[in-house]
Amino acid sequence: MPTPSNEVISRRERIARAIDLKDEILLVGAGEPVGIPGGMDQTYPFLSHAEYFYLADRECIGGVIAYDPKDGWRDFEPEVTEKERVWEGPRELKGEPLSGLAGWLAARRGRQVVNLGSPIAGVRQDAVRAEAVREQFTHARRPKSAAEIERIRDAVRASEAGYRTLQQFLKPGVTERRMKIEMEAEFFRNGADRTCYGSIVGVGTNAAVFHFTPGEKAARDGDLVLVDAGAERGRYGCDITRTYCIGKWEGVKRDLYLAVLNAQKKACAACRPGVEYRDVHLNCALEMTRSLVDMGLMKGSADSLVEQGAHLLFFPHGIGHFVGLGVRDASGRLPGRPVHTDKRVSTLRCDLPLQPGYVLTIEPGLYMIPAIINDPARREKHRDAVAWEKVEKLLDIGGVRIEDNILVTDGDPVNLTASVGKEI
Ligand SMILES: [Mn+2]
Repeated sequence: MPTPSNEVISRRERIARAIDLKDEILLVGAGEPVGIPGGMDQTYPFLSHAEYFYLADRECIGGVIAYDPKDGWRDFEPEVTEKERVWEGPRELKGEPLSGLAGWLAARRGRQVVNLGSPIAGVRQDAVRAEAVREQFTHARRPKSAAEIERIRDAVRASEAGYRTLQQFLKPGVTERRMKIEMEAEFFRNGADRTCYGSIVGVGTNAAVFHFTPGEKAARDGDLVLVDAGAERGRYGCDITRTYCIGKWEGVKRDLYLAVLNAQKKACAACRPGVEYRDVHLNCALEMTRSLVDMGLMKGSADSLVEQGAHLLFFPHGIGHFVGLGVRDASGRLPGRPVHTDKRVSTLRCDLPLQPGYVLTIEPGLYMIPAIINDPARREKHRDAVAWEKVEKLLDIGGVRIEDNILVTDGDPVNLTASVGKEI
């Protein structure tokens, strides 16, 4: 049986120290493929549960990692069947046969089981206790190892090539779909094995739809194009957004872009150990609100506008999330910290102080979203906060978002995605 790599051994040691099991044993399931409804024998592409992948550093359908603090780690894996040999080809067994798990458990009868990763059939556990252990597990794997950072850098290199090629397709007449295809092809030519998430390319008003699926809309002169896409390699990925203008940056679009860029750069520079993620979010919201006041689109002081939640009209999402082993990696709160009630940062789902090794996104944006701007209740609530007659004329411009991935270190923060240009 192959021995785990040094990287896997050190990850397991880190988790063993962090999760503080009593007399319990731990099982971490990789999970099973999900069938496509009505798709006969077709399944969605299989990805092992992130908690399994973190401990195994490989994919394994149906795999189970077992840990007994008194006895160490074991890798159980389904046997290779004849059907699999015929239809999928041979597979080298890297763990021990899964049939051995029953005996391993029988030898530990009476001890509580904590099941993380995917649920394992037949295992009963205390769900509250499992969530507490998961919180410790998640917190322990937040700081990335050198090997994990190197893999994120590989994903960035592939993404960078895609963004470079994209530049020649940012012109009138090119559709969102074409831009996506040309960019993703370069990701794959440069080492990507997946995109980290469904690529977003939104032209004009589509730039203000957060999870937009690129379609047949073609860019016209003066349109904004928002591109949110990143490559993935070996399960590690990056999450990059850039906003471009077809033709010349001018007028309100230019001012809006510079407002986001200015706030985004300050937020990237603020990512230092001990700094609260929510303060990075709050300061960025204040910075962008000040710019909207300077542009004559909002009225009043930034502090009081943010206090009232008026910034949410134009910046209705959080400043970012953790990224690495998947696009939304190990997010959450500091273990033991209650859910905060500060309305000024209500859209940020992560709440914890930053530490060296954390990789997180900084992605502020300002948008003209008709569903928000035209909402009568919001217009009433914020009637004095916004120059509504000016904002109404901007509903066709879409929005601007700029997103980088920042590595927190003991020294200056490192922008892992700086090679994808954002200056205009
Ligand atoms: Mn993101």
